Amino acid sequence: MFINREIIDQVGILTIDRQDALNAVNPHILKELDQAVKDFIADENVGVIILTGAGEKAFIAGADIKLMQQLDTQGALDFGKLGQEVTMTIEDSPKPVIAAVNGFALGGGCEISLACHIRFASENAMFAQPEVKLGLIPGWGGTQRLPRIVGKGNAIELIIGGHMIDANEALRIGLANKVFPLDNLMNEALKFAKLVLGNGPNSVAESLHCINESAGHSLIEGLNLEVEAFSDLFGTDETTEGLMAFVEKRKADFRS
Ligand code: DAK
Repeated sequence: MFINREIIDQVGILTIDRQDALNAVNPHILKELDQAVKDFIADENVGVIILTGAGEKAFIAGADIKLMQQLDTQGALDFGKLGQEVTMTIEDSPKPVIAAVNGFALGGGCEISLACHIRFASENAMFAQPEVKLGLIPGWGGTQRLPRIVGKGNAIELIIGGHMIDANEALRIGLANKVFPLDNLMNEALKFAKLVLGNGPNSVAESLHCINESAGHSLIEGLNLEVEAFSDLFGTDETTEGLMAFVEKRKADFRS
């Protein structure tokens, strides 16, 4: 087992724990991660998910380079598809997934963070897509998600440069949403998770869905999707409760 699971006040925390390889991921870990995220999505006791790395040095230092040495083209295709499957499970999660990036987020590790809905970084976090240094390209969505998050110019610079950037540079280009001292990172992630847990779960899920879908649609298609999701919510108890709570001057109770 390489993934520790914990639930604190409706927040499901997944910690990748392979510290002797700086939490580098192999197919076994990818399968375990995919299952763990799916289990939290299905778990009524979990409303928000946090993904982090064990120790104080790494979030995920990438795909396992020693393992990749053994791959032929078919093996690489299988490994690539597995990584893409996990990143899709994370990105499509109706429950927000926060990456608490507590150190190196390199290659596949950076790509896994890109699939998360929010990236909070510690001051010692370092991000890179160093694949070109290894004669590779990003293969778990880096060429697709990175430009959508930081813009085409910044993504090209990072991907063809292959160099590391620190947390403040990641913050400047929008790769990190926020930066905190390492000691505070989990507290801040939990604080944000608590904020989200106070909001309507369907509204949060629909917002994520519409934002994700915007990447593959024209503006008019996206607007149609948004207006349908908006109106569908009016058939739910959640929206009735949210609107009524405002009128009655009380805090909405979405989760009891
Ligand atoms: N894989 C395997 N082992 C790793 C690793 C990795 N990515 N990163 C670190 N380690 C291991 C080191 O080998 C070392 O193990 P021992 O030698 O002690 O046995 C241990 O972790 C500690 O690392 P260091 O001794 O190097 O620690 P330092 O503090 O000196 O340096 C570092 C930390 C993060 C700067 C350095 O370890 C490093 O440069 N690591 C490699 C980072 C990297 O290049 N990551 C990107 C990997 S490429 C695919 C598509 C995409 C991908 C995969 C497949 N397909 C379509 C098939 C993804 C590609 C990548 O992620």
